[in-house]
Amino acid sequence: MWDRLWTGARLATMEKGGAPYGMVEKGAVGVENGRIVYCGEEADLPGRPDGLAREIHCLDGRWITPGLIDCHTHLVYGGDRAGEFEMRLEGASYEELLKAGGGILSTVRATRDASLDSLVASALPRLDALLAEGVTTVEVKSGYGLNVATETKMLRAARRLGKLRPVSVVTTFLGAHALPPEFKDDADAYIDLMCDEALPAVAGEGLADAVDVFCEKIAFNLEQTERVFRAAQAAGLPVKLHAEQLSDMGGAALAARYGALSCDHLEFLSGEGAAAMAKAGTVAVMLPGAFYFLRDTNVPPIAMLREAGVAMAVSTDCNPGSSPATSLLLMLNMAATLFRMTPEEALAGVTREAARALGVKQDRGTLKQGKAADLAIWDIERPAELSYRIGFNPLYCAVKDGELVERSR
Ligand code: DI6
Ligand code: FE
Repeated sequence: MWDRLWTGARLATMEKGGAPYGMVEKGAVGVENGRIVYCGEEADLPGRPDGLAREIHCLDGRWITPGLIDCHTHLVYGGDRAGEFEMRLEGASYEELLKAGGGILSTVRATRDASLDSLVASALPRLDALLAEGVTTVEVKSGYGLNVATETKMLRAARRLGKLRPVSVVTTFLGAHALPPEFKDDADAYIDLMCDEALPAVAGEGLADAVDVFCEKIAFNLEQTERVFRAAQAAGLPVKLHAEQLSDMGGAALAARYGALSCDHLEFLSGEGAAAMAKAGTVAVMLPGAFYFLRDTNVPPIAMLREAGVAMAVSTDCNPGSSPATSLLLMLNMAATLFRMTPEEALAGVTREAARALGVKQDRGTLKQGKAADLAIWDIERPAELSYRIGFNPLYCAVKDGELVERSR
């Protein structure tokens, strides 16, 4: 007997190659031991529902999608940056604030001062907001510690979040996010510290699933980025990159050479960068919240990425400075309205392609027999509603590893 069976469902399996959205009009999903054991036409079930599963839920035509995946967040941090937001509204730029010791560095001070417990406590409401919209997997980066002790504290906090809530947490070490004041004017020495001490410590304790760098004029250059990538490779960790967000540094092509899982932001991506990503199978992660909140005008080259055959994911980039966003559904709307992604591309971007960006596509991201039973069930008439509405949450319920998720708010 299966543990649970949902009938009367419309499925957006998000499997490629068939109908749009991988749609099944009269579908059923069965789960056992946290895995999908059946996903397809209800008529093709291998028996009567009550003979197949211990628990049966008829969904009256509601839609099931894969559980949503937020594949790029800075969810764990101390303090907030509402004051900086006011300064930006009065004309200060994001880059100027960082150069003057504010911006990311003000969050670094608050994060260093925060205890592990308080980092967890302040991240939980943000995580709960994501979960309330059907998120079942979330990536969390370090990068507001910029020393060994605080970077590891952040990653421990992230791991703990995954124990406190029904969500898979994938962690990323982003030690090379900004240059801390102790290393002012000596970025290379800071990169040495990250490569020789921080990264091996983090990898040794199993605290990181991947390694990221902020490659930008206000952060780290190509050569420094490559040094971090080599250290990641030596530690057996895959890489990803904050690339071409504020200028074209050529970071995407470099990341592609290292087989990066993803390049993220990409407002200033060049044709060569896109071609290199396509060749390497690197996912382009679109972050419309940061584009919107920084009032960017350079739209990432969606048509070029589409044409080059680069898979596109969509994420919140949840962070205190450039995207204080905890709604992945709002990002779907922004991906469509601001970036002109189709609603189907946007939904694939928070399911199938987000799983690929995290290196978990074998296990998650589509509804398929054998994959983890992570589902989002929606009170909607068609999948495009998920990117159509603004500020409305049609989640009926979420399922994590086959278990119904209780709403925590
Ligand atoms: N790009 C971003 O959008 C975030 N980090 C990065 O490298 C912003 C981080 C912050 O402003 O706190
Ligand atoms: Fe980011």
